[in-house]
Amino acid sequence: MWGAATASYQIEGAVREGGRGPSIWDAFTHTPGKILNGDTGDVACDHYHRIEQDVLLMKEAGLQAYRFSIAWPRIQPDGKGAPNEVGIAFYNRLIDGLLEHGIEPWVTLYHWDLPLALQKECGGWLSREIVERFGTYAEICFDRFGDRVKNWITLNEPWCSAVLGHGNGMHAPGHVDRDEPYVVAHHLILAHARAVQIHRSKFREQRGRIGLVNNCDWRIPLTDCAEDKAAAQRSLEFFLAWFADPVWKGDYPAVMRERLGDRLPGFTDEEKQMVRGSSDFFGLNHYTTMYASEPKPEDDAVGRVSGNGGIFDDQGVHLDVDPAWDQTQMGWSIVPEGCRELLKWIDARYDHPAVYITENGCALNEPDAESAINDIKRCAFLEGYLGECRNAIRQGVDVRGYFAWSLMDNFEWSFGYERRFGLYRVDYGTLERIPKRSAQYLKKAIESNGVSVRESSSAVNSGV
Ligand code: PNW
Repeated sequence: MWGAATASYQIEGAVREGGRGPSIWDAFTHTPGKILNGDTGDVACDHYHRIEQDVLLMKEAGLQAYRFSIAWPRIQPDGKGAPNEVGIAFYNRLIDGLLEHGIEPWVTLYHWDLPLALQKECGGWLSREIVERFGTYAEICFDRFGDRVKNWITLNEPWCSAVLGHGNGMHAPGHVDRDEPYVVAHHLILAHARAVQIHRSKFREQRGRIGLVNNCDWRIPLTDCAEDKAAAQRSLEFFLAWFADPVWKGDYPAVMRERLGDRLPGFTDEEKQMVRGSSDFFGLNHYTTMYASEPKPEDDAVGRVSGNGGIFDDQGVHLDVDPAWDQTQMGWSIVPEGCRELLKWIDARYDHPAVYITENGCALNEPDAESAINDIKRCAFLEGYLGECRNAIRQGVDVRGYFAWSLMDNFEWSFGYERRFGLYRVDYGTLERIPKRSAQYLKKAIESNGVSVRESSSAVNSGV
């Protein structure tokens, strides 16, 4: 399955239209100092008014699937109560347009735009109440779209909501705290599981599948010593296993309980039962790799929060990049072998799940249309990562699908419009979409089901 992905707040714009209520991201972007250049999602790519033309872009790029998210505040403007029919109609048009063109919709229920009312009334993800609220919202979506949508993702990257939203404050709601991430993560996991429980108990006849999407980087031990190997493992456990272990194994990783004690909430037996097995597939967003080693004395700043793993002094891992690695505009190193190794780690730890890479891609500095149209570096990035997905498959990993991030340039959260991830360039003056070379590259890969992706030398050299 080959596709591309987007998210509601990053592309839709029209934030005050169609009865949409405000989300925590509207409040955050309109708070001075939070977003680079003071950018907001008010207009974004104006996708709200351009769905027909955007579906044609997907067709042109040969996509078999399109992953997008539903803005909760378009469906329930204040986070509860009866659905807003204008919002429902918007997504109906998008879904119908995709199906007309033979493109399979993959729908994320929550890609971070929480109704602001829920944040104000009950503290959003900090409150246990959110679990039922999310369940009710999910049920509306299954009920109204599930006749046509067969692929559901409950949450996008709960790690980001917990750590960036409540740990270092980079994302909405912008809290800086050492304990909130664990509480928020707990409620996110329960809300995911509740939505799946509703789907499986009430909508089985729709024959859809539903799962969770997590993000994780790869970690290479800096040296061969036992301490660095343990640090790399611990880093992956605080990053991915934090969310994936409850869902695949029924509880948090032991190393988190050891290091956090009572600061890590616990699941009751009943909750464990609801959470375990609550994903039909393993959704993975993957972007980069870092070296992991034992913490160094200068790392010990109390309360420091690492945006690349977890709460720093909780996990106790020092991170480095290799100066030889090329980087993207995000400062994320390009290390395709890391993707293969992470896939193998997931395959072993979670007993050979069906994996979908639901995001992978790169931001590049593209100051003008000309530089964007010739994005050979993005083509090379795709070639490297797709080649390593193929190697992972050859080594037995059950990789079933790949979604490029992103269909088009869009609002890159705290970095605003200055980070461009698109297969299509968006001219933010005219809102015109312009195909980049990478759109063609992906199209060929899709047409040949990956055969056109060249074998990479690194893959051959390191061929485990
Ligand atoms: C993901 N980090 O976000 C999101 O799912 C997308 O909405 C986003 O545009 C894309 O990746 C590119 O950033 C992330 O700090 C944001 O490690 C931050 C991190 C990871 C993923």
